[in-house]
Amino acid sequence: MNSKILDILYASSDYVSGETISESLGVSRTAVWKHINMLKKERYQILSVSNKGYKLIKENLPLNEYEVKRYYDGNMNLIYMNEVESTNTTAKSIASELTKTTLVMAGIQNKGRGRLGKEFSSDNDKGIWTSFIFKPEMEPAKATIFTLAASVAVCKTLKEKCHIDAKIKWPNDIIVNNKKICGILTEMSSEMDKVNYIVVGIGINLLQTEFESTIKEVATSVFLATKQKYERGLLIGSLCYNMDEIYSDIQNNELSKIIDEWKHFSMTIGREVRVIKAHEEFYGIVKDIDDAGRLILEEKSGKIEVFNAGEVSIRGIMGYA
Ligand code: BTX
Repeated sequence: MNSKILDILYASSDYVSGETISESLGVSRTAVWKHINMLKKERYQILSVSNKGYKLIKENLPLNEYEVKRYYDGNMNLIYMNEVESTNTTAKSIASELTKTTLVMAGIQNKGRGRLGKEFSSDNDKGIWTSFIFKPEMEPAKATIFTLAASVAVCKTLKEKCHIDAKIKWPNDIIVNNKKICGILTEMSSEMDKVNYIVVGIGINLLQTEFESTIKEVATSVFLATKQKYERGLLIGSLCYNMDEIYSDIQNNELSKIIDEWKHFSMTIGREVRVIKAHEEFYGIVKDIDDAGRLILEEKSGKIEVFNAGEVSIRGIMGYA
């Protein structure tokens, strides 16, 4: 019922009377009023004026399944939760029951996680806090492709919907103006030769106007980069399409196509970087990313080092990116 009322309110730029809504849905005006109140509790801004009816304010919209389906009518299963500790943790807890590719999204994420136990700051309702759950038939060793694929999908979404030229900093950061706008955390459950599930967590800073002091120097948001407020539903809808497309490339084993797209968005290849691995540091030029998604570094001595995503962080010689 709520979604049918939203359909009617979205279709009109003006007030719609309670009578019109009740007639078109075949319910009483009191029922309409009750559902309008439910929608207001879900944080829709709906103006109610006697003799005129109801009008939806189509900005600062809440996030829920309906808001994503306005922009995405693919096959993926969508699950919205108001508040979670971490969408990756929720995704992992339900993954074994699922058969279909599923997206878990949240408004509030109060224990967002990065790699190696790091914290990922997730301001309430100001960002896109999501995790995709995939159940591919593939060897666990090939799963790194999911992080690369997700990076490409995020860059495409930021370009298509916000006209932002984002770059990928290997392995899992999306960078705009030399600062991180999005982080990706891929986690897997597997047996020796079989993947049970892969969870790809994507956090995109969207509406933040500032960041806490600990990440101020390294973080940016879509709002800071464009001075525009984009709706979460619009961006998540686009992200779902881009993930569907690249997942079908993975399933068709078109991995080199993904690597080529990844290289197109990469800011890492050809750069002089510092690689941090546990307590060791390596300096050199990034020569390439191989088909397994590993970083190939040429040290000043000419020695080649190969690093797996997950075990290292990299920094530009002059700063974060
Ligand atoms: P990472 O380990 O590569 O980066 C974590 C580092 O990034 C932090 O130590 C901090 O310096 C910086 N940082 C923290 N928060 C932010 C932020 N909001 N914007 C920019 N920089 C930040 C990156 O890990 C992977 C993050 C994935 C986050 C998603 S959100 C949905 C899903 N659920 C979940 O718990 N994690 C993923």
